[in-house]
Amino acid sequence: MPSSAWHFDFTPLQDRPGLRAVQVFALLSDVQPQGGGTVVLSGSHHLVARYVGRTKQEPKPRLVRGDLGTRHPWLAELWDRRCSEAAQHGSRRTKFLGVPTTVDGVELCVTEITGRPGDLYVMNSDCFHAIAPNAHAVARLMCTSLVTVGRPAADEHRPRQEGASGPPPLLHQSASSVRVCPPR
Ligand SMILES: O=C(O)CCC(=O)C(=O)O
Repeated sequence: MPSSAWHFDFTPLQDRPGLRAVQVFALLSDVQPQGGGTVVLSGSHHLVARYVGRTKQEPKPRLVRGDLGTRHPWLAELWDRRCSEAAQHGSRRTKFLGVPTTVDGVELCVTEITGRPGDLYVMNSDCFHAIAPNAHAVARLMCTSLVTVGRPAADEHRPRQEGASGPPPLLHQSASSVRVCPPR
């Protein structure tokens, strides 16, 4: 169970409430349990929303993680950078994987992305997640992409392209990347 790699993919705040982006994971190879599938802290996007409500700050992953870690011991233990990931991998996996807990009234559970080539997972992009070690002899292949609802922040103040007509696009897809988790 990773400890240092937990993050979410930053999406700037927008001037309207609601979902800002989803992250899509498409499996390109068979991914068995412990086969390097990304681990996701489901429910954690609610804690990110609370952070924004409380601090009125952009949710920069490192800052959110630090803030939540100082408030909630369970989270501090999950992303404890001082622990020895390799030595404690098994015990941390037993402790965290698939074991729901409630933090600040929000139900959280660490889940592992497994499945067959072509399986898709879609999640709120504010969900914490991390690359996990691959205990098998085959590489894990996955494609991931961020789909932003509305115009990407970088474009907001830019004039629209000459000749563009109709309303601005509702969705914007960032460049996809293929992620390999090498075999052990
Ligand atoms: O390769 C992985 O399992 C994690 C990928 C990831 O963290 C990301 O795309 O944001």
